[in-house]
Amino acid sequence: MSKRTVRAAVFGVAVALLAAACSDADSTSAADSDADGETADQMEDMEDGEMAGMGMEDMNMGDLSATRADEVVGAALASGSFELMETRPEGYDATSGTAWVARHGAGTTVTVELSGLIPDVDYISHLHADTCAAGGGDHYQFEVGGAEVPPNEVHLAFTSDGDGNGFMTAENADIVGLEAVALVVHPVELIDNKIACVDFVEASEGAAAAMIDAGLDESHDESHDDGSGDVHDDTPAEHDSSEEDE
Ligand SMILES: [Cu+2]
Repeated sequence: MSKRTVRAAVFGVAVALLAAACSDADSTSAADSDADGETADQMEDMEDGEMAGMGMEDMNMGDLSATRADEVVGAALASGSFELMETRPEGYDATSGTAWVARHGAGTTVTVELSGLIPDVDYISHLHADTCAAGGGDHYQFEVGGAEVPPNEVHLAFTSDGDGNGFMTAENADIVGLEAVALVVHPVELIDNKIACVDFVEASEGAAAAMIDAGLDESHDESHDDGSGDVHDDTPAEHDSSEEDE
């Protein structure tokens, strides 16, 4: 596993805490008040999880080495172009890009690719449960009313490069429902200032519903299995981390 993956995962935990705090006005900020208590423990857990090769089951906020959504073989793919939102802060008039969501037998893979961001800034994207025209609505949740963090939601945390480009892929071990209709990108520092939104359009109409109906491929379904330790050789997360080993 690369150091890059660990850094991304640790950064992701911090962002998850921020995002949870920001989307719930009366909660105190765990990230601020308990920086070396709970947060540190969670970071440690994350690293342990990654070490054990269990990235898919953890609070996955993104993995640069994961297979991007539009390259997942056999997936039901949906995608769309980012549209600017009225709520965007200054400096984002040239932001554009694409987001993809792939539903497949090992769960869900989401990829965002953006340009025209502000260089070296932290961003977060979530799957949302309403259309861009409706402002994206709430975050998509597997268990509605449950935890506001992955794996119950799908978040992608990333930092723009020096040219204002952003890229991230996040995986989830379950298949998102048809309610996951949109993706929104926010600056972490201005979480309520939604920058841009994608309405997903299926590459092949009805494929997502069919994939949801088919459910997880049991041979990939490590999270729900009783630890047989049987790792299929085409599990995306495993496959990629070995390919990316430098
Ligand atoms: Cu969001």
